[in-house]
Order: sequence, then C-alpha cells, then structure tokens
Amino acid sequence: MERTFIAIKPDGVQRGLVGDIVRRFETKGFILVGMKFMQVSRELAESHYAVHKDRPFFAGLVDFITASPVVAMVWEGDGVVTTARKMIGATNPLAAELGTIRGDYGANIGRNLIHGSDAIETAEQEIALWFTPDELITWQPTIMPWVYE
Ligand code: D4T
Repeated sequence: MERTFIAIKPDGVQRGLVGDIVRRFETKGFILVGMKFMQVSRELAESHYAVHKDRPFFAGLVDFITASPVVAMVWEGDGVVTTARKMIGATNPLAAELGTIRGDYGANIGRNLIHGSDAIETAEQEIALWFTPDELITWQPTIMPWVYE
C-alpha cells in the first residue's frame, strides 16, 4: 500500500503538538508503520532539502531543522501522499486553510511545523533517506475492516 514520509519539525515538537498531529493521522484511518524521535544531523538535513540548496532560505532551513529534535514517521494508506498534504496545508501557514495542521497552528513560513512528501516517488526517496527497512513495520490493525471496505 502507498506510504508517505511525515516529519514533525522542531517547532511542532517544542510547542507540544506531537500528540495532536499524530492523532489527526490516526483518526483519519492511516496506518503508522515507522516512527522515531531524533536529532537531525546537518548531513541528513542537507540531503533532505537538497532540492532547495540554491534558494536564499536554505541555510536557515538547515539551521532550523537541526536546532532541536523532530519526530520522523512513515504513514500508510490509500492515497496517503496526497491526503497527508491536504491535511498539512499550504507551505505558508498564513495561506493554509483553517482545519489543516499549518492553518490551525502556524503563523510563519519558516516555522510551518510539519513536512510531508509531495509525491509518491519523493516519498519513496525520503523514506529510504530517513529510515532503514528494519525500522518499518508492516502490520494490519484489527480495526481495518471498519475503516476500509
Ligand atoms: P516541506 O518540504 O517542509 O514539507 O514544505 P513544503 O513542501 O510545503 O514546501 P517547500 O518544499 O517549498 O519548502 C521547504 C521548506 O522551506 C521553508 N521555506 C520555504 C522557507 O523557509 N521560506 C520559503 O520562502 C519557502 C518557499 C518551508 C518549508
């Protein structure tokens, strides 16, 4: 089944939003297959954000994501990549719809709380970058028949 990479950034952890954010993905019906609380190295941050390496905000972004621990996760479900992005909201929290994570809790583009992969291929690359295969658990919640027909 489709998987996506989600990270609660340092601001989300510092602000005590881990429980709320995890709850949103759980209650939506997605399945948690990997989760770790970790300090991000500069090497990992630079790899993850390599696509932005020539952008003016790159150095600040790497400083921010390495400043304090994050919660890295992999979630599974039909259409999870696109739906997770909808749940997260627009990159700039001031433009994000209310009801989304960034729309409800964010007020600044450089403190937008959470990352979610933007496409299935990106998700595969990011999952491989952040997790080893043995850190991911394929399992079936017993509630599955009540969430998926
Ligand atoms: P991430 O990758 O963190 O999920 O964010 P998005 O996918 O929504 O947005 P992005 O890749 O364009 O931006 C990555 C990251 O950089 C920060 N950022 C972005 C910033 O500080 N200033 C900016 O002008 C932009 C465009 C926010 C998210």
